[in-house]
Amino acid sequence: RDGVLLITGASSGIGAATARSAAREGYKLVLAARSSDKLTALAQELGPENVLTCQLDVTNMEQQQAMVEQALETFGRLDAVFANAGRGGSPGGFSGADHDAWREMILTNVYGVGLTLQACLPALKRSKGHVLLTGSAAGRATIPGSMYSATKWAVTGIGYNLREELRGTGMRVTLIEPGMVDTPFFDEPPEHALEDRDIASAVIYALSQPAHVDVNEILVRPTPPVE
Ligand code: NJP
Repeated sequence: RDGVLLITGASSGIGAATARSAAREGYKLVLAARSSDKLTALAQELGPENVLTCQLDVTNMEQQQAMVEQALETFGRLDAVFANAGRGGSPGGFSGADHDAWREMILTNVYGVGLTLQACLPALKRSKGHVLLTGSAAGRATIPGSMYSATKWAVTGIGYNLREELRGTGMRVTLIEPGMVDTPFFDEPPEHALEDRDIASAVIYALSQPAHVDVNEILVRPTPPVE
């Protein structure tokens, strides 16, 4: 494959695992997150000649646009975008949660995804490209009182609405919906969880389908523990 894949939230967890899998598949990569040291280390590991790193906060449109400009200058095209950056926080339900923590989470998980799409769509339209979004199993079901779950319902809505907006363009939209995954998302490693590379496999599956196959959604949960 000689495609160019841009990943937000590439500095750890699902994004970094997807970068590793996509590099093995031969993709050129644009890796974005706030932690430039982690991105630089990952680029060194993957072979810096095929990797562009971009330090950005997804809630900043100027930085998103600069990322796309740099990507086009470096690789000349953009074939796929994995809008994956996201954060959790504010447990405690709507009546008990720290409402100040909601703001950053909503801005990152919802507004940030919208900005990534708006910045990338012109280049993706030229290549009849592929958009992948990290939603969540929590974007289909409820974690009662969870604003995090609500932000991921919003990502599900972004995916459905974007697919309608792009109908007839040859472009594809895939919602990746993980159950619990053992990543730095959690302060303590969860007891029963998927590995980050399990989700990377789902991304590569969707990306590697022929042009007439549009994988709409992939929901991956850990197998329930043996009783
Ligand atoms: O977590 P983590 P995951 N601007 O913390 C980046 C969803 N999900 O891989 O900026 C730019 O290792 C952050 O980088 P940095 C989850 O909601 C997870 O599990 O350097 N980047 C890092 O690279 C999220 O959407 C589970 O701090 C920002 C990345 O995002 C996605 O999976 C279950 C940023 C987070 O990596 C990846 O999370 C599920 C910003 N403002 C959905 N804020 C799960 N782990 O169980 C954060 O259903 N990042």
